[in-house]
Amino acid sequence: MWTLYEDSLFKLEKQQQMILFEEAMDSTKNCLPYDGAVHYWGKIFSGDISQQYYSKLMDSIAWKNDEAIIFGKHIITKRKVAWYADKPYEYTYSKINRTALLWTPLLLELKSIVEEKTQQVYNSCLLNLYHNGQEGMAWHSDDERDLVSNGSIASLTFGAKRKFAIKHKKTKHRIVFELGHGDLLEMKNETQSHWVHNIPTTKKVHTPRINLTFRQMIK
Ligand SMILES: [Mn+2]
Repeated sequence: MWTLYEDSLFKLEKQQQMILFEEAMDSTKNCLPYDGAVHYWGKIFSGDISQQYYSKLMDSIAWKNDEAIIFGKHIITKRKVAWYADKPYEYTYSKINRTALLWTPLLLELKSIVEEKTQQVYNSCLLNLYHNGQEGMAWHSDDERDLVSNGSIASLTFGAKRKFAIKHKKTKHRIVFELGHGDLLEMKNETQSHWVHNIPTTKKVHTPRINLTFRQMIK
């Protein structure tokens, strides 16, 4: 489910929210008003299937605490990450060099399901594990040099439902999605040039969320 609001128009009428919700479930519709494209499928798996993927991913992925260099300081996050791809690509973000692990059969299965939905092809996947609502992600764009510019990024969620906000860099127009168990969302075209996104922290969530972002890297 998602709601759309401008900072000046914080609360929408219930009726309007319903219309937006129905529109959002139509994956052919662009959820962004301008400067990019976001498509939202809602749940693409039953609860049972999602639960199986969640458990398998939790147990089989090589989760590691994320690292960053911020203001010259080496930071280790509570949030865990893993990076898988077609080849052992070298990749740099937050000033840390990383090497991709090779796809597992489970990830290849999810990749092909997502590719069938989005009609895109991905060669890598960044996974994030948020243990609870205290762990989030600050505002950023996925505009690293290693990513195909104006490419597609597909986000698949298992576990706890968390807010995912997208904000225009200039107009500050904001759209907030709630991404839950089995939900798929795609960002593409100029989205990363004009919009930033985040996962806000919250005291209301006490269980983990696993998020997979399938990406197109420059080979
Ligand atoms: Mn991102």
